[in-house]
Order: sequence, then C-alpha cells, then structure tokens
Amino acid sequence: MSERDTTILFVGDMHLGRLPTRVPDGDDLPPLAELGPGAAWRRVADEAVRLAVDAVALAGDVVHGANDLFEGANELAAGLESLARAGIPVLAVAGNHDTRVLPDLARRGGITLLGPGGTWSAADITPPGGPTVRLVGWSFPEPHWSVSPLATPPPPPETGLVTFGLLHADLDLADSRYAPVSSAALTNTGYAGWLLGHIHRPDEPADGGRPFYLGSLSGLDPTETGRHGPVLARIGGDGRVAMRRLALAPLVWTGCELDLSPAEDAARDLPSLVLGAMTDAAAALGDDLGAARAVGIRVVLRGTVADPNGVRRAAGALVAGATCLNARGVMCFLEGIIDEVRGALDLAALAAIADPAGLLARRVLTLEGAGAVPGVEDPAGWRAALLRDARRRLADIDAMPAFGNMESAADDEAVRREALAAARAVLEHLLATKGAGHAADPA
Ligand SMILES: [Mn+2]
Repeated sequence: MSERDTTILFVGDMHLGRLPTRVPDGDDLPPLAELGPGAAWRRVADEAVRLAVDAVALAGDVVHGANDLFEGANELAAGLESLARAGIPVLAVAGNHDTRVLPDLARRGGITLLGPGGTWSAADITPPGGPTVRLVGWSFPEPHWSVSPLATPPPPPETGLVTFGLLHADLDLADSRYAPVSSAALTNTGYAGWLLGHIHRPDEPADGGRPFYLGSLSGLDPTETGRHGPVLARIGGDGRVAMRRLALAPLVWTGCELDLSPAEDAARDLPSLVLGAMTDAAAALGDDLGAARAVGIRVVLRGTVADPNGVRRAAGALVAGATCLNARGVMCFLEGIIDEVRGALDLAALAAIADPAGLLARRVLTLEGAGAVPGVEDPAGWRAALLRDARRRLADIDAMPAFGNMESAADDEAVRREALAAARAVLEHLLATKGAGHAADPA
C-alpha cells in the first residue's frame, strides 16, 4: 500500500492569448489581462505548486490560435517556468485550436505531448511514495477531424494500474468535425476516467470511468456561466479516485431575471432595481464565486410596465455607464440587459377597432391564446394558421446561407413566443409613434 495519494490537476480549454469579451472599461475593475486565461493559468500553476501535485494535465485548446501565438506562448511559459522550478511535469493533448501550435511549443520543452498526430500514447506518473497513474492521450492531427479517435483503439488498461484518458473531442455528435466520439465507447475502455476538452461548459466530475468535460478554465464570454477552474484528481493506493473542481477562475459570469411588474415607476426606479438584482445574483453564486476578482452579470428584464420605451432608455444608460458594485469584496459589473418587458396595453379595446394597431392587437391576443378576440371568428384556427405561416417564413430564412440552422430546431411553442414578441414590439412601436404624432400635431 502506498504511503500517500497521487494528485493530478486537470485543466480544460484555456485559449491562452485570448482576452474575455464584454468586460467594460471601468476604473473600478481589474485590468482585462488580470481576468483572462493567462491570469487563470498563473493561478493554476501557483495552486499546483502550493498543493505539490504530481502532474498537471492539459486537455487541448491550450493556446487560442496562430493569431495570438506570441501572447499565448508568453502566458504559457510563465506558468510552465514555475511548474518546472517545482519539478511538476506537464502533459497535454492538442485540440482543434492548437493542433499545430501545441506540438511546436512542446518541442521547446516544459510539456510532454500525448498522442501526437492522432495516435494514442501513454505516460506514467510515478511519484515517490504514491501509486503510479497512467495518462493516455490523443492529439488532433488536423484542425478538423471527422473520425472517432477510437477508430484506432487506445491501449487497454493494465490490472492494478489506474489509467485516465485525456482527449479533446465532441461527445455523442456523430456528424461532428471535431473528433466525434461516443461516451459509451469511452466508458467501455475500462479506464478510471476520461477528462475531456472542447466544450466550454464544465460538467460535474463523473465517476465510474465515464467521460466528462473539464470546461473552459475561465469563462471567456457571458455565456460561460457557472463554476470554472481545474479539476483536482486524488488517486489512493487502493485505486480509489476522488475528483473535485477548484473554483480558481478570476472572472465569473452569471445572469438573473428582474420582474418589473410590481414596480411603481419601472423606468425611474430601474437603477436601484438593477443594483438590487445584481447584489442578489452575486450572493446567489455562493461557493461558485471562488477566488474571482470580478463578476459579470447579465440581467433579463421581464414583466408588464407602463412605459417600456422609458425602461429601454434607462437600461441603455445603465449599460453604457459601466455600472459596477462591490459585493462580498468582489467587483460586479453589469455586462448587459436583455429587454423582455411588455407595455401595459388594453388589447381588447385596441382590437375592437380595425386600424393597423387593432389588427396587430388581434394577432397578439390570438397568439396569447385568448378564447374570444374582437373581429376574429375562430381564434384557435387562426392561431394555427399564423404559426404555420411563421414557420414557413422561418424556413425561408433558414435556407439563406448566412442564417443556416438558426431556427430549424424551433418547435411550435418557440415559434409562438418569437412571433408574439415581434407582434408586441411592433404594436408598442406603432402606438408610441402614433402618440408622438398626435402630440406634435395640436393644430
Ligand atoms: Mn475550445
């Protein structure tokens, strides 16, 4: 029996050389370079040294691409130097972004590349006093690769030796051009685990030898929400494996919804309502906040308000003003506001008159599913016809190369929501311009 556990720190897509998008210029925020992948990687190296791990393993897309090569290579080198000083080996596979760059960087030293050119190769980690752990990896041979990496089988696991697979691939998408691979087939290899790069949304570390995505090391844009960071694997002498994610990302993204219906004057009160929502969103992060230096928050506005255009103007001013607040000692900034508010309209009264606004109001009521609509004999039948028409138009848009596959997966409910939002927006605009026209026309 070994005297101690073997530990490996696994790192997902870093995209070194890139900077996070959608961070406003604000005096209160740390500089962008302190919030990006380079800063996240420095933290990983520091933590690896502090924990005295036995190896660091990188699952591809380490460097973003040839355009950011110098930035990326410099950032990588900073972390590799401190790991080398501490005697911690670094192993990696290449992804679709660093197919050519990573092997070149590995040749310069500091990284052992696994699976060069679409082969499988293994490296053993043999720390004194700890159990030996084998890493088996496969690297992208070309930026696009439509064949499963398992077309050539990886070496079978050896009895009594804990083996992990390290791979950059697209799980369970047979048509993918990014190394499509089946999760069941990976699980069937009998490895202790498969740690994957490519998809930036992190999964919970999986047990039972099942594959899971490490996720991007630090969220690169507002869609990359949740807890990001490396996964620490601890392997006991009895072969038991424990994995947990360390929330080391310097920048955390989150979102929240704000219902404006109860507000007395939503446009006037928007700044304080948004600040309240941001404070709640930061508090709701809990442990996901981890070691973050900044939090980007996207607020979705919902509800029915008297003055939707006033709300829109107030929202625009808040976003343009790089709104920041200090919550739990971390700077939280307003990344953006998604406006889904509706104007308070007397739709039935509008629909009773057959002018352009009234005809639109009839459509809105019908799409909302009203049982009776002024001027409409069979609302349910018309609703079905409206949706058929909307689907046909969306199919036309979908056929245009620039919008390919945009809405092809949309179901009837998604089409109804979109059509309803569009009809409401046009109706509100029509009424606003009509009102302005009247006011400017006293004679
Ligand atoms: Mn990636």
